[in-house]
Amino acid sequence: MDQTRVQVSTKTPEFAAYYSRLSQKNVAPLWQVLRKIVTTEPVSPAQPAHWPYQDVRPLLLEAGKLISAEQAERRVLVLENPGLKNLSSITHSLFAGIQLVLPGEVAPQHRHSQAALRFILEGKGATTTVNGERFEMYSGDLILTPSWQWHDHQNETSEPIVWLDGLDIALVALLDASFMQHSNQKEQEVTRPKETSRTLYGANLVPVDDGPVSLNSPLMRFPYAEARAALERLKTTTAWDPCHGIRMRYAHPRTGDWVMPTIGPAIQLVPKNLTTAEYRSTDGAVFAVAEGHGTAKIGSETFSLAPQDVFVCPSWMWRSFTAESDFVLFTFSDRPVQEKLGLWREERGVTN
Ligand code: GTQ
Repeated sequence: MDQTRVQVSTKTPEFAAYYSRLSQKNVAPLWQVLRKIVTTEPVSPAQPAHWPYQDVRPLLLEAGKLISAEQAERRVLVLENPGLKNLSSITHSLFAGIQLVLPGEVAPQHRHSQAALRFILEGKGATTTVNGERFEMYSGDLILTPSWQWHDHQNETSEPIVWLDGLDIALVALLDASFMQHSNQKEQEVTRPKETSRTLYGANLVPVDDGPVSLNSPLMRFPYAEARAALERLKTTTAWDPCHGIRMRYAHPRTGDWVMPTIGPAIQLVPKNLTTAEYRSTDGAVFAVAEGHGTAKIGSETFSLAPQDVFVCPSWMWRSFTAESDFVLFTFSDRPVQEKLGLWREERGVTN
Protein backbone atom coordinates (compact mmCIF):
# COMPACT_ATOMS: atom_id res chain seq x y z
CA MET A 1 0.00 0.00 0.00
CA ASP A 2 2.57 2.51 1.16
CA GLN A 3 4.85 1.80 -1.76
CA THR A 4 2.08 2.52 -4.26
CA ARG A 5 1.33 5.94 -2.83
CA VAL A 6 2.48 8.58 -5.24
CA GLN A 7 5.16 10.73 -3.64
CA VAL A 8 4.80 14.40 -4.36
CA SER A 9 7.10 17.03 -3.01
CA THR A 10 4.91 19.55 -1.23
CA LYS A 11 7.85 21.70 -0.21
CA THR A 12 7.57 24.01 -3.17
CA PRO A 13 6.68 27.71 -3.33
CA GLU A 14 3.55 26.73 -5.23
CA PHE A 15 2.32 24.46 -2.39
CA ALA A 16 3.31 27.00 0.25
CA ALA A 17 1.28 29.70 -1.43
CA TYR A 18 -1.64 27.33 -1.90
CA TYR A 19 -1.60 26.23 1.76
CA SER A 20 -1.54 29.79 2.91
CA ARG A 21 -4.58 30.64 0.76
CA LEU A 22 -6.36 27.55 2.15
CA SER A 23 -5.67 28.61 5.70
CA GLN A 24 -7.23 32.00 5.09
CA LYS A 25 -10.46 30.26 4.14
CA ASN A 26 -10.35 27.86 7.12
CA VAL A 27 -9.62 24.79 5.07
CA ALA A 28 -6.60 22.52 5.23
CA PRO A 29 -5.08 19.69 3.16
CA LEU A 30 -5.88 16.32 4.66
CA TRP A 31 -2.87 14.71 3.01
CA GLN A 32 -0.60 16.65 5.35
CA VAL A 33 -2.18 15.17 8.49
CA LEU A 34 -3.95 11.93 7.56
CA ARG A 35 -1.28 9.58 8.91
CA LYS A 36 -1.14 11.50 12.16
CA ILE A 37 -4.88 11.68 12.81
CA VAL A 38 -5.81 8.20 11.57
CA THR A 39 -3.12 6.02 13.07
CA THR A 40 -2.58 2.34 12.37
CA GLU A 41 -3.06 1.66 16.08
CA PRO A 42 -3.69 3.77 19.19
CA VAL A 43 -0.93 6.29 19.89
CA SER A 44 -1.69 7.71 23.31
CA PRO A 45 0.06 10.79 24.66
CA ALA A 46 -0.54 9.31 28.11
CA GLN A 47 2.40 7.62 29.83
CA PRO A 48 2.54 4.84 32.39
CA ALA A 49 2.81 6.45 35.82
CA HIS A 50 2.82 5.47 39.49
CA TRP A 51 1.75 7.46 42.56
CA PRO A 52 3.04 5.68 45.68
CA TYR A 53 0.68 6.34 48.58
CA GLN A 54 3.65 7.07 50.83
CA ASP A 55 4.43 10.08 48.58
CA VAL A 56 0.88 11.33 48.06
CA ARG A 57 -0.45 10.94 51.62
CA PRO A 58 1.87 13.47 53.32
CA LEU A 59 1.25 15.99 50.52
CA LEU A 60 -2.47 15.56 50.95
CA LEU A 61 -2.26 16.01 54.73
CA GLU A 62 -0.27 19.19 54.06
CA ALA A 63 -3.18 20.43 51.95
CA GLY A 64 -5.33 19.62 54.99
CA LYS A 65 -3.37 22.23 56.96
CA LEU A 66 -3.48 24.84 54.20
CA ILE A 67 -7.08 24.75 53.06
CA SER A 68 -10.35 23.37 54.41
CA ALA A 69 -12.63 21.02 52.49
CA GLU A 70 -15.23 23.78 52.42
CA GLN A 71 -12.83 26.44 51.13
CA ALA A 72 -11.52 24.10 48.47
CA GLU A 73 -15.02 22.77 47.69
CA ARG A 74 -13.15 19.52 47.05
CA ARG A 75 -9.73 19.08 48.64
CA VAL A 76 -8.21 16.90 45.98
CA LEU A 77 -4.73 16.33 44.60
CA VAL A 78 -5.13 15.69 40.89
CA LEU A 79 -3.14 12.74 39.57
CA GLU A 80 -1.71 14.29 36.45
CA ASN A 81 -0.44 11.98 33.79
CA PRO A 82 3.11 13.19 32.95
CA GLY A 83 2.19 12.94 29.25
CA LEU A 84 -0.91 15.12 29.77
CA LYS A 85 0.51 17.95 31.88
CA ASN A 86 -1.95 20.68 32.91
CA LEU A 87 -4.89 18.80 31.43
CA SER A 88 -6.08 17.42 34.79
CA SER A 89 -6.22 13.97 33.25
CA ILE A 90 -4.79 10.59 34.15
CA THR A 91 -5.84 9.05 30.83
CA HIS A 92 -6.98 10.88 27.73
CA SER A 93 -10.62 10.60 28.82
CA LEU A 94 -10.52 10.33 32.60
CA PHE A 95 -9.64 12.30 35.70
CA ALA A 96 -8.29 10.80 38.89
CA GLY A 97 -7.60 12.53 42.17
CA ILE A 98 -7.02 11.77 45.83
CA GLN A 99 -9.50 13.45 48.13
CA LEU A 100 -9.20 14.19 51.84
CA VAL A 101 -11.98 15.07 54.29
CA LEU A 102 -10.76 15.69 57.82
CA PRO A 103 -12.76 14.99 61.01
CA GLY A 104 -15.56 17.52 61.41
CA GLU A 105 -15.39 18.74 57.82
CA VAL A 106 -18.01 18.90 55.11
CA ALA A 107 -17.34 19.08 51.38
CA PRO A 108 -20.39 21.07 50.31
CA GLN A 109 -23.18 19.89 48.08
CA HIS A 110 -22.97 20.30 44.32
CA ARG A 111 -23.85 18.37 41.19
CA HIS A 112 -22.34 18.12 37.72
CA SER A 113 -22.82 16.26 34.48
CA GLN A 114 -19.52 14.47 35.08
CA ALA A 115 -19.98 11.07 36.72
CA ALA A 116 -17.75 10.09 39.63
CA LEU A 117 -16.70 6.99 41.46
CA ARG A 118 -14.85 6.75 44.76
CA PHE A 119 -12.56 3.96 45.86
CA ILE A 120 -11.81 4.33 49.55
CA LEU A 121 -8.11 4.22 50.46
CA GLU A 122 -8.16 5.06 54.16
CA GLY A 123 -10.70 5.67 56.89
CA LYS A 124 -13.83 4.14 58.27
CA GLY A 125 -17.33 5.50 58.62
CA ALA A 126 -17.12 8.96 57.05
CA THR A 127 -20.00 9.51 54.67
CA THR A 128 -20.98 10.73 51.25
CA THR A 129 -24.57 11.67 50.56
CA VAL A 130 -25.84 11.05 47.04
CA ASN A 131 -29.35 11.99 45.96
CA GLY A 132 -30.82 11.77 49.45
CA GLU A 133 -29.06 8.61 50.62
CA ARG A 134 -26.09 8.66 52.97
CA PHE A 135 -23.35 6.09 52.37
CA GLU A 136 -20.71 5.13 54.90
CA MET A 137 -17.24 4.69 53.46
CA TYR A 138 -14.73 2.02 54.49
CA SER A 139 -11.36 1.12 52.94
CA GLY A 140 -11.79 -0.82 49.72
CA ASP A 141 -15.42 0.16 49.16
CA LEU A 142 -16.57 1.49 45.82
CA ILE A 143 -19.21 4.22 45.85
CA LEU A 144 -20.84 5.72 42.76
CA THR A 145 -21.91 9.30 42.16
CA PRO A 146 -23.66 9.18 38.79
CA SER A 147 -24.06 12.18 36.52
CA TRP A 148 -26.13 15.11 37.84
CA GLN A 149 -26.82 13.68 41.30
CA TRP A 150 -26.42 16.05 44.24
CA HIS A 151 -23.56 14.99 46.49
CA ASP A 152 -21.78 16.22 49.60
CA HIS A 153 -19.22 14.50 51.80
CA GLN A 154 -18.97 14.62 55.58
CA ASN A 155 -16.55 13.20 58.10
CA GLU A 156 -18.08 12.78 61.55
CA THR A 157 -15.42 10.27 62.61
CA SER A 158 -12.19 11.02 64.46
CA GLU A 159 -9.88 10.01 61.60
CA PRO A 160 -9.17 11.40 58.15
CA ILE A 161 -10.91 9.79 55.21
CA VAL A 162 -9.00 9.48 51.94
CA TRP A 163 -10.27 8.14 48.67
CA LEU A 164 -9.44 7.86 44.99
CA ASP A 165 -11.84 9.81 42.78
CA GLY A 166 -12.43 8.81 39.17
CA LEU A 167 -14.39 11.17 36.94
CA ASP A 168 -15.12 11.36 33.20
CA ILE A 169 -14.02 15.01 33.06
CA ALA A 170 -11.97 14.99 29.83
CA LEU A 171 -14.58 12.89 28.04
CA VAL A 172 -17.34 15.34 28.99
CA ALA A 173 -15.07 18.24 27.99
CA LEU A 174 -14.44 16.65 24.59
CA LEU A 175 -18.19 16.55 24.08
CA ASP A 176 -18.66 20.12 25.41
CA ALA A 177 -21.34 18.78 27.73
CA SER A 178 -20.27 20.12 31.13
CA PHE A 179 -22.85 21.53 33.53
CA MET A 180 -22.43 22.22 37.24
CA GLN A 181 -24.71 23.53 39.96
CA HIS A 182 -24.11 24.69 43.50
CA SER A 183 -26.60 24.87 46.30
CA ASN A 184 -26.99 27.42 49.07
CA GLN A 185 -27.64 24.48 51.37
CA LYS A 186 -24.23 23.11 52.41
CA GLU A 187 -25.53 19.60 52.97
CA GLN A 188 -28.52 18.01 51.31
CA GLU A 189 -31.36 16.55 53.28
CA VAL A 190 -31.11 12.83 53.87
CA THR A 191 -34.43 11.48 52.58
CA ARG A 192 -33.82 7.74 52.40
CA PRO A 193 -33.05 5.41 55.32
CA LYS A 194 -29.48 4.13 55.53
CA GLU A 195 -28.74 1.25 53.11
CA THR A 196 -31.98 1.76 51.17
CA SER A 197 -30.32 1.03 47.83
CA ARG A 198 -28.63 -2.11 49.20
CA THR A 199 -31.87 -3.27 50.78
CA LEU A 200 -33.65 -2.87 47.44
CA TYR A 201 -30.97 -4.18 45.09
CA GLY A 202 -28.20 -5.82 47.09
CA ALA A 203 -29.63 -9.34 47.37
CA ASN A 204 -29.99 -10.24 43.68
CA LEU A 205 -33.62 -9.21 44.01
CA VAL A 206 -35.28 -6.22 42.40
CA PRO A 207 -38.71 -4.78 43.04
CA VAL A 208 -41.10 -6.40 40.53
CA ASP A 209 -42.67 -3.08 39.63
CA ASP A 210 -39.48 -1.07 39.57
CA GLY A 211 -39.54 2.07 37.42
CA PRO A 212 -37.69 2.71 34.18
CA VAL A 213 -34.16 1.37 33.91
CA SER A 214 -31.43 3.98 34.27
CA LEU A 215 -27.97 3.74 32.73
CA ASN A 216 -26.73 4.17 36.31
CA SER A 217 -26.83 1.32 38.78
CA PRO A 218 -29.39 1.87 41.55
CA LEU A 219 -26.93 -0.01 43.77
CA MET A 220 -24.31 2.60 44.63
CA ARG A 221 -22.10 1.19 47.34
CA PHE A 222 -20.11 -1.99 46.80
CA PRO A 223 -18.46 -3.07 50.06
CA TYR A 224 -14.92 -4.42 49.78
CA ALA A 225 -15.64 -7.42 51.99
CA GLU A 226 -18.17 -8.77 49.50
CA ALA A 227 -16.00 -8.26 46.42
CA ARG A 228 -13.00 -9.71 48.24
CA ALA A 229 -14.91 -12.80 49.38
CA ALA A 230 -16.09 -13.43 45.81
CA LEU A 231 -12.52 -13.15 44.49
CA GLU A 232 -11.30 -15.57 47.14
CA ARG A 233 -13.93 -18.17 46.26
CA LEU A 234 -13.18 -17.74 42.56
CA LYS A 235 -9.48 -18.18 43.23
CA THR A 236 -10.00 -21.65 44.60
CA THR A 237 -12.88 -22.81 42.40
CA THR A 238 -12.29 -21.47 38.90
CA ALA A 239 -9.55 -21.37 36.28
CA TRP A 240 -7.41 -18.25 36.39
CA ASP A 241 -7.22 -16.01 33.37
CA PRO A 242 -3.55 -16.02 32.26
CA CYS A 243 -3.70 -12.25 31.65
CA HIS A 244 -5.69 -11.17 34.71
CA GLY A 245 -5.82 -13.84 37.36
CA ILE A 246 -9.40 -13.35 38.50
CA ARG A 247 -11.05 -10.21 37.16
CA MET A 248 -14.64 -9.17 37.81
CA ARG A 249 -16.54 -6.04 36.94
CA TYR A 250 -19.09 -4.34 39.15
CA ALA A 251 -22.55 -4.96 37.68
CA HIS A 252 -25.78 -2.99 37.33
CA PRO A 253 -28.34 -5.14 39.21
CA ARG A 254 -31.11 -4.59 36.65
CA THR A 255 -29.24 -4.88 33.37
CA GLY A 256 -26.01 -6.68 34.19
CA ASP A 257 -24.24 -3.91 32.27
CA TRP A 258 -21.51 -1.68 33.66
CA VAL A 259 -22.62 0.35 36.69
CA MET A 260 -22.33 3.68 34.89
CA PRO A 261 -22.31 4.52 31.17
CA THR A 262 -18.97 6.34 31.03
CA ILE A 263 -16.74 4.81 33.73
CA GLY A 264 -16.38 1.07 34.19
CA PRO A 265 -14.96 -0.18 37.50
CA ALA A 266 -13.62 -3.70 38.04
CA ILE A 267 -11.59 -5.57 40.64
CA GLN A 268 -8.99 -8.26 40.13
CA LEU A 269 -7.01 -10.70 42.21
CA VAL A 270 -3.61 -11.82 41.00
CA PRO A 271 -2.80 -14.89 43.12
CA LYS A 272 0.52 -15.02 44.93
CA ASN A 273 3.52 -15.89 42.73
CA LEU A 274 1.55 -15.54 39.48
CA THR A 275 3.07 -13.47 36.70
CA THR A 276 0.30 -12.65 34.27
CA ALA A 277 0.65 -12.93 30.51
CA GLU A 278 1.04 -9.68 28.62
CA TYR A 279 -2.23 -7.94 27.86
CA ARG A 280 -3.34 -4.73 26.22
CA SER A 281 -6.65 -3.08 25.47
CA THR A 282 -7.84 0.20 24.00
CA ASP A 283 -9.16 1.50 27.32
CA GLY A 284 -6.46 3.28 29.29
CA ALA A 285 -6.96 2.07 32.86
CA VAL A 286 -6.38 3.48 36.33
CA PHE A 287 -5.47 1.00 39.09
CA ALA A 288 -5.38 1.25 42.87
CA VAL A 289 -3.78 -1.44 45.02
CA ALA A 290 -6.46 -2.69 47.41
CA GLU A 291 -4.32 -5.35 49.04
CA GLY A 292 -0.94 -7.05 48.80
CA HIS A 293 2.34 -6.37 47.08
CA GLY A 294 3.56 -6.92 43.56
CA THR A 295 4.90 -5.31 40.44
CA ALA A 296 3.31 -3.96 37.31
CA LYS A 297 5.22 -3.93 34.06
CA ILE A 298 3.64 -1.35 31.79
CA GLY A 299 5.34 -0.70 28.47
CA SER A 300 9.00 -0.29 29.37
CA GLU A 301 8.32 0.74 32.99
CA THR A 302 8.20 -1.49 36.05
CA PHE A 303 6.46 -0.25 39.19
CA SER A 304 6.92 -1.79 42.61
CA LEU A 305 3.53 -1.57 44.28
CA ALA A 306 2.21 -1.39 47.81
CA PRO A 307 -1.32 -1.01 49.21
CA GLN A 308 -3.11 2.27 48.36
CA ASP A 309 -0.72 3.05 45.47
CA VAL A 310 -2.30 4.28 42.25
CA PHE A 311 -0.93 3.69 38.76
CA VAL A 312 -2.10 4.05 35.20
CA CYS A 313 -1.77 1.93 32.10
CA PRO A 314 -2.37 3.94 28.89
CA SER A 315 -4.41 2.69 25.96
CA TRP A 316 -2.90 -0.18 23.96
CA MET A 317 0.22 -0.48 26.09
CA TRP A 318 1.30 -3.98 27.09
CA ARG A 319 1.02 -4.74 30.77
CA SER A 320 1.71 -7.65 33.06
CA PHE A 321 1.55 -8.14 36.82
CA THR A 322 3.61 -10.19 39.23
CA ALA A 323 2.08 -10.91 42.64
CA GLU A 324 4.40 -11.22 45.64
CA SER A 325 1.39 -11.94 47.83
CA ASP A 326 -2.28 -12.27 46.88
CA PHE A 327 -2.56 -8.99 45.06
CA VAL A 328 -5.90 -7.18 44.72
CA LEU A 329 -6.27 -4.34 42.24
CA PHE A 330 -9.22 -2.03 41.86
CA THR A 331 -9.43 -0.54 38.37
CA PHE A 332 -11.58 1.72 36.20
CA SER A 333 -11.57 2.89 32.60
CA ASP A 334 -13.77 4.23 29.80
CA ARG A 335 -14.41 0.71 28.48
CA PRO A 336 -18.24 1.06 28.72
CA VAL A 337 -18.07 3.95 26.25
CA GLN A 338 -15.74 2.16 23.86
CA GLU A 339 -17.88 -0.98 23.91
CA LYS A 340 -21.07 0.95 23.13
CA LEU A 341 -19.33 2.69 20.25
CA GLY A 342 -17.92 -0.54 18.87
CA LEU A 343 -14.35 0.65 19.43
CA TRP A 344 -13.08 -1.52 22.26
CA ARG A 345 -10.35 -4.06 21.44
CA GLU A 346 -7.97 -6.21 23.43
CA GLU A 347 -4.96 -8.32 22.62
CA ARG A 348 -3.38 -11.12 24.59
CA GLY A 349 0.33 -11.84 24.50
CA VAL A 350 2.13 -15.08 25.06
CA THR A 351 1.84 -16.86 28.39
CA ASN A 352 4.93 -16.70 30.58
O1 GTQ B 1 -16.20 14.89 45.05
O2 GTQ B 1 -17.58 15.96 43.78
O3 GTQ B 1 -11.99 14.70 42.54
O4 GTQ B 1 -16.65 17.39 41.86
C1 GTQ B 1 -13.25 16.27 41.33
C2 GTQ B 1 -14.44 16.94 41.16
C3 GTQ B 1 -14.16 15.15 43.23
C4 GTQ B 1 -16.45 15.54 44.04
C5 GTQ B 1 -13.13 15.37 42.36
C6 GTQ B 1 -15.49 16.72 42.02
C7 GTQ B 1 -15.35 15.82 43.07
